[in-house]
Amino acid sequence: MSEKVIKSADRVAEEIVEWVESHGLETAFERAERLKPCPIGHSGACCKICFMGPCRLVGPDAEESAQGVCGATLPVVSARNFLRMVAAGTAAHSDHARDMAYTLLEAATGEAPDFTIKDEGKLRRLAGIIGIPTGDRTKEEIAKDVAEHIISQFGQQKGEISFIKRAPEKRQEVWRKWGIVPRGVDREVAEAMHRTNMGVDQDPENLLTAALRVSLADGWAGSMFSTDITDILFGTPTPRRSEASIGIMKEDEVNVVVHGHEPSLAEMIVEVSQEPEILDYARQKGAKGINLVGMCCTANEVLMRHGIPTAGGFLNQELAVMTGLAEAIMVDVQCIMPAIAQAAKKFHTKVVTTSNKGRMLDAVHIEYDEHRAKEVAREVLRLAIDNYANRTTEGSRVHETAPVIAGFSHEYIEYMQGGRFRASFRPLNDAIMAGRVRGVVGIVGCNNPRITQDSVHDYLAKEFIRNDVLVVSTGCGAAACAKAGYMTPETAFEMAGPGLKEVCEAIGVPPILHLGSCVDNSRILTVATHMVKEGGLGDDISDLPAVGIAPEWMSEKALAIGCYFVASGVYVIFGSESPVESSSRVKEIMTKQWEERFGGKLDFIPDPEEILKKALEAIDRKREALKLRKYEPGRFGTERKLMSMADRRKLESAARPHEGVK
Ligand code: NFS
Repeated sequence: MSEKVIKSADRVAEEIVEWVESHGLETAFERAERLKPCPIGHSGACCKICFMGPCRLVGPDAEESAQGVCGATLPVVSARNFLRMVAAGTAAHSDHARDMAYTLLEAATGEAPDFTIKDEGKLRRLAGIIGIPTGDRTKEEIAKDVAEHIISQFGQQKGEISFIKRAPEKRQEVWRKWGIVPRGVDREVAEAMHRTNMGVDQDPENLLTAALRVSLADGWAGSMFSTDITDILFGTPTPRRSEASIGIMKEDEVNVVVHGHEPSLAEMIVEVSQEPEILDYARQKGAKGINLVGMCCTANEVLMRHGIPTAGGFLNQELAVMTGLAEAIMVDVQCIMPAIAQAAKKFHTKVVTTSNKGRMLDAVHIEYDEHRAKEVAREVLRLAIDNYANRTTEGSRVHETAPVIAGFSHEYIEYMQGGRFRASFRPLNDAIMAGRVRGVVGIVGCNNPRITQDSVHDYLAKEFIRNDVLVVSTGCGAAACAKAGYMTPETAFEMAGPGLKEVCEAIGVPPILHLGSCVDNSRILTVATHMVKEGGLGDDISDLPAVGIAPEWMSEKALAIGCYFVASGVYVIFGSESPVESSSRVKEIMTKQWEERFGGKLDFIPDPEEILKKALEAIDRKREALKLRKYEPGRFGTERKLMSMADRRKLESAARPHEGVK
């Protein structure tokens, strides 16, 4: 008897996949099995940038002798393909940021009346960083200038993107030395497309340097713009309790899934879903209420700010339809499988596209317009409510969820280490110096149906915290940890090593912190910068005992993120195979040369145990270079006492209470 292949480590997802198979339906899991990747394209050896090809650069001595019709060598082809992917990832995050910037502008001028400025403090701080006067100006006046400044950064042609100066000084110097400071977001993306056009840049090293430059226009610009603006408009996250699982769908309520990436319309849906008229309408149609559920990065946005439950990441989207309980799946841009519209034909679910950039055949289109945002949100909700009566009893229904605490903005991480009056990164730095916390790892990125869903996220998260490594997580990686139930102080304390456990217990946080969506990887850059500025752990991000990992990646956006972390000085490991596997020269540049120049490197390691080993070794090497106490489990040096939550609350009782854990 052949052994059963597990598709997902998410038990609820696995049950639905089994139900799907037994009903003759299919999802990405089955399609991935049937559709093997082309090994030539998969390894970066296929050139299809002109119509003399596609040329396949294969053969026993391909690295040295294979050429395309034009004479392009394998390293050139491979590097060119890679640069295009990074540019596409940067474009996606940054175009999302551009929409956010226009929403901020129109909120400030009153043209988008449903939007207000929720975090004036963050707006004023950001204005200060980019040199916009604040004084006694109104928040709208400041917001208008901030938005216009950010919008100008997309089309800036010369000089340096202004947010670059938020990085540690030493890092900025490294970037200047190697000529990778981005000038303007759009300029770097356009130039990457030009360079990779037929017959332009023929030097793999130069092409890969350009990949780092365009990626910095993502991390320290596009993504960072988006995170900051979203916080200003909708509030900077603080911890919220919620639930995670596709099992969050309710039998007696109208289930509306908000899926995609840009949070503006989803925010409006959250607000409007609480209006008495809408709730009455749902009751008239026989439902007890409206159950909002997030998916992918939109889930992370509304989970971080409102505690809306997440149905999970990328691979759960088709499964949401298969429950037979989703009245509507509202989508905008990025990571939306066309397969959901096909699946929906067999169920009652309505797939609603809302962005003209992301139209889909067989979907209902209700175009989002920020000038009448709430009206659009009501229209989507009414469509879902009207669809409730069409629900049949078909579908795979498992009602099981895991508790999660999410909402760790860098501002909150700072606050939780000392309260309003003593907010700093000192306690974390001290804990690392003393060996209580061995280091920090970011576990981020996608799911990929070629890897058992969540299995590597799961394994690594558990192992790192067991080894006293603090984990920060975003994107579908965070959804994986949330669904597994690792993002609560209670459950995770059972698994954390003794040092990390003590630190987390003192502060009252989980050892795996949910930092948000994929654009919120910029929060990790900010946390790293604050740790450097706090002192004691070197004077650059490359000195920190920290590693970034995307174990189940699939998106071009993940590559852009990986590259900007490398350029920022971080050792980055991607799971699965390398998209440049075909060229040893390209792999050498991404590891040896990038490490020498930037202090960070990019490795692709399919074996999870090897990922863990390499990451821990890298952390220990950084500790050694910093001359920190050698990490030994359960044995720590002395450090400043961490203030417990209870002590801090006492100290602050006279002051306004911070929102805190809800
Ligand atoms: Ni990130 Fe968010 Fe998920 Fe991957 Fe897609 S949802 S932007 S790309 S799949 S982590």
